[in-house]
Amino acid sequence: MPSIDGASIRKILDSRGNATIEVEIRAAKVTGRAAAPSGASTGAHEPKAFPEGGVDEAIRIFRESVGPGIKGREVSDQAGLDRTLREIDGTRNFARIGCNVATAVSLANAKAAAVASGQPLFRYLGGRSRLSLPLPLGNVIGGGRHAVGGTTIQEFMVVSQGPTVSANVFTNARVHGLVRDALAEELPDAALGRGDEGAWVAKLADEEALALLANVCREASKGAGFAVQPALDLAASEFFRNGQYRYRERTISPEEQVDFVERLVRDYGLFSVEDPFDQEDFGAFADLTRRIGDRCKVIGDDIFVTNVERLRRGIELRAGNAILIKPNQIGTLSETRAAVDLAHKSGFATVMSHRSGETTDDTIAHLAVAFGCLGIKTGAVGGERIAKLNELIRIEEQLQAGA
Ligand code: 2PG
Ligand code: MG
Repeated sequence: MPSIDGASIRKILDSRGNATIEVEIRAAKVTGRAAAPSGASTGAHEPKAFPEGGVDEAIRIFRESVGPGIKGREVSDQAGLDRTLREIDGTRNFARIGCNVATAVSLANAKAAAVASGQPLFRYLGGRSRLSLPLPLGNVIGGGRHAVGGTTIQEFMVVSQGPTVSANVFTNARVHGLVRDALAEELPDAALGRGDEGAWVAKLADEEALALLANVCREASKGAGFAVQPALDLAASEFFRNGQYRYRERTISPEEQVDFVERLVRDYGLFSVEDPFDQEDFGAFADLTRRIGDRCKVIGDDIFVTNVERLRRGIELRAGNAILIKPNQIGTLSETRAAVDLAHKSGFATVMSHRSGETTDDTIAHLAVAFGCLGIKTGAVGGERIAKLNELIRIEEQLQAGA
């Protein structure tokens, strides 16, 4: 396997129009390239994407210490590279070089190694084992930090469970379109916009939005002949203030929030609920999981932040039964994989995830397949979202051809 002869960085646009970074690793004749995205509803325990001075400072630090520091490393030694990134950074949470730089370097290295090995990334990382494809979770109606004037709940998603990834991708997109028609009928005089992840933004109360989506899912399921379920990401830490959950129309206590989410799961047949409670409330996660964990995935995002220490605590307390996996919440491929492996070993499901501010980088499609994730959250439509979905379709084709 070749060694790194050079690494470069550039500033590129993300889907919100903000700057992010992209890294290229060159080793002999091969190149690996990866970009890192940014969140809007970031967890209190996740590292900062960029150092104090922002993207330009991250680029300066990369050129001064990260690039030179990784030169000469064999691209096949991913664990060694990831340890080197930690050493170069020297802080607990990539505060000096920025978590997005670490993520992009780590993923670019894996991609260079995959090319050098003559394999697609999903196969290089997934080994010879039988690989299966994740269920896509597509965002259809949005609010919270991802939209202005929408629902309090951040994401109302669709999860199609057909025979192929391609059927699921197209059914999710169809549901997105049918929801537009239903919204136009329900709110004929209102302008209809889309939020950061391409989901519809409409002035509906949270439960009205869910009822509308659940209806469309039922119809789509009948038409498709397989299960099509709604799912939620409440991103509840964003509207938890002074001990209360503050929805646009009402304010409720933590106990009422557990009852409310339990009822939504039962009444609307939810596939999953992500971050239904504040990121510190392991007790409420455990309570809900006891009540409905047999029928629904209770996914932790801001509570676990792809961090094995926080996940370990969640596993001990049975606080949830699934974890959202975001590589740039932890910064290296090795640590991302460690979180996935711990989850699977402990009976927790995993859902690989995009961020609200994305690029057209499609690496997470490969990671979801290689790591055996149950799901992948990518949005349903929109250029930076379909970059991942279309890559999944290509991977499915390669797997069918025996790759
Ligand atoms: C989330 C993500 C992605 P953000 O909360 O799960 O949908 O949002 O990237 O803004 O953290
Ligand atoms: Mg989330």
